[in-house]
Amino acid sequence: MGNIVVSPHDKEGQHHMMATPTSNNPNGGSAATAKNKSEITVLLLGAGESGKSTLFKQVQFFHGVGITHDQERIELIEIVRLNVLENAKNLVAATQHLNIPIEQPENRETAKLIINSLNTNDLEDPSWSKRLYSLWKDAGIQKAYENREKFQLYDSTEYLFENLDRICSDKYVPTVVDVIRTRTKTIGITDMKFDVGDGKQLRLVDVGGQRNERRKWIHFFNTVDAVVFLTSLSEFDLNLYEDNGYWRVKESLRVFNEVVNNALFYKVPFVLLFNKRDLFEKKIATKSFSKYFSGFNEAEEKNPVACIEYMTKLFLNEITEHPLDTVSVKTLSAIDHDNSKQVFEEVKQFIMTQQHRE
Ligand SMILES: Nc1nc2c(ncn2[C@@H]2O[C@H](COP(=O)(O)OP(=O)(O)O)[C@@H](O)[C@H]2O)c(=O)[nH]1
Ligand SMILES: [Mg+2]
Repeated sequence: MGNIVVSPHDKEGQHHMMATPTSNNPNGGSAATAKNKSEITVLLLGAGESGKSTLFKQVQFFHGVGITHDQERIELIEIVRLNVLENAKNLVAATQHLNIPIEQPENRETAKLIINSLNTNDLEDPSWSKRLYSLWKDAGIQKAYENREKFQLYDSTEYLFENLDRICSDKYVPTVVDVIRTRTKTIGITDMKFDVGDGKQLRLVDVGGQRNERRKWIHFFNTVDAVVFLTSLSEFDLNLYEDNGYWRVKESLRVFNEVVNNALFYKVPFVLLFNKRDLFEKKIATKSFSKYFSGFNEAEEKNPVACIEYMTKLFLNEITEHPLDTVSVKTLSAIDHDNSKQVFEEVKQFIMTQQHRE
């Protein structure tokens, strides 16, 4: 099945590259075959929007997987513009839902078009860059944005609106950062392989994280050599996309508990990655962390290290079956290329060292 063949960097360097999904096989593909000792299978797990696919794309990028076909570029343009439209729609819907008026008449007109008829092809016109940016800056939309914990909105909204000039140009070519910042819900399973020395290959597997996607995880469990579990530090004030009454942290803890204590993973090297550290640090500067965690000392709530220590204890407390010396905890900002590279390297080293212990 189509694993990624690692190709040299594209001529344009780091800027115009894309992540190519290698497979989308809901039955688990070759993972169901017998374990190959020269292959280390590492599974990225975690609830929806924890950053699994973002880290996966980063790993692809630093292994030199680039945009190779015009068709892929066109698909990427479509994905980025779709993200813009979805974000705009969600913001407009939120103003209605939260009863916040959009102030400027021309922005109200734009809002109507967004809800009723605008599609991604329309965004090839620079005049839309101006209209959408004006809508974004409208006091009503900004107020809805400030209240974004009350509805579902992607983390990259601000980034996309601040880059409309490029995105709405007919010469638009998505950059690596655009690809990292846009979201496509992962359906099924995607994997890539690369050499890690000693004649071994690491096979990294990305899966869908929403509740209905998690049934597919089980297909992988008995062939897995290591698990990297992602959870978002910045979700402490958010509810689930698929169940808007359910606290995201509770879901993450529940999924973590199920996975880490699973008998199939007993002694399997396990990495807990606290992701979205960038967003988290911004968020605790303006929001009360202790409001969401009754056991946390309010005096410490602006101290990210103390907050992360608290979250770490919360997660480690869920571990009842897994030997703690095979668990490693790290923080990450998966949108940051250098940080992803460094953290993934540490993760790889941890997994390889654990393998040698076996
Ligand atoms: N600011 C920020 N955004 C992130 C980070 N990691 C992921 N995201 C964004 O969060 C969204 C969901 O990430 P994704 O990788 O699709 O999550 P998945 O459902 O676990 O695969 C995307 O819009 C990403 O760009 C991070 O560390 N910081
Ligand atoms: Mg995903």
